[in-house]
Amino acid sequence: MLKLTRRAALTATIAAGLVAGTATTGLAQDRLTLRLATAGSETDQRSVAMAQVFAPMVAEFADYQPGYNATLFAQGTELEAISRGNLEMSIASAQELAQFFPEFSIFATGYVHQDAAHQVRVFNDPLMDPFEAKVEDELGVKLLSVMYLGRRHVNLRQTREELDVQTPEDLAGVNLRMPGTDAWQFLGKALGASPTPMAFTEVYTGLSTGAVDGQDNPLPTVVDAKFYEVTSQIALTSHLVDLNYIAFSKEVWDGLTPDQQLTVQRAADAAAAWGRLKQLDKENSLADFIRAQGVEIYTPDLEAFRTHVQAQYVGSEVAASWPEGVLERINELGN
Ligand code: KDO
Repeated sequence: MLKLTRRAALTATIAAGLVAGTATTGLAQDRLTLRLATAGSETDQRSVAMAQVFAPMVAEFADYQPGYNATLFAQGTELEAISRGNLEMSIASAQELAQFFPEFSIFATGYVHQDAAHQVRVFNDPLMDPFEAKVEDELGVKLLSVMYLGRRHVNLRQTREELDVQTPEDLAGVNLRMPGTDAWQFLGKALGASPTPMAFTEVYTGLSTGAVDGQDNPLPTVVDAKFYEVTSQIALTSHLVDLNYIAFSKEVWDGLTPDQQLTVQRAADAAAAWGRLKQLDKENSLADFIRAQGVEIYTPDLEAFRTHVQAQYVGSEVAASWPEGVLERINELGN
């Protein structure tokens, strides 16, 4: 993966004319267009939060233009697009950031974050400062706020009679779709499965044709993407309390007035908070609906999964990239 310097990102942004008239004066006189790229659908709670909360709050000076279902940029290419000045915003994952800065894998590690509130405490803690500074300085991307995606579980085509998932050993040989970056693939292996990289927009078809045996996502995503139509069971592994960051072009940010910056920051925080509550509500209420669609939902041996997954990270190359003391600090911020 290409690593862009801040200087290259700056040149590209100015060349693209995205912040024309604002970069030198610091006065944002023209209306801005803020395009956001996401692999999520229009009805995904993070998308809804951005459209219903973020967009109206910045409407005085910016037109918000979302591109859903990876129509603007393919999943995993959005950060590079922002860095090159071709995009203003994305809903970015720690796994994607880890492609540029391997230490971000710590936020994508199984059984590290405990819940949504823990994610917020971690994001607001000074431990994030060097992570955020690096992303700004070297990639030209500002991480405005943390969004809650939810507890990821193993969702399979096989019926429970065919495959009862109690421990990681039961996932041996299971062709589990995971998103296509190293941090995701590592997690899939750590769960005991055989991970296959596949873009989110391909997963429904992959499940319906049997190209993959299963996928992992939180319950709201299983419903939003209708994965319940093409799967038979969900083992509630809760292997990753998953998050995304609202990512914003640093060059566009630098072209805003201080008041506009404050408004953008507040809008991002408000959207993240609103989306978090909605997603938690959905997460707590969707199991009955999914069961009614004929999908069995059950809890496996969580201790077996936690122990096995954590053991895979200990002493691994992934863990070698984590700055000293950060895991301990994250754990301290837990319950
Ligand atoms: C996915 O590809 O499984 C995933 O859940 C990964 C997330 O980081 C996020 O990008 C999400 O997809 C998309 O927004 C679609 O919900």
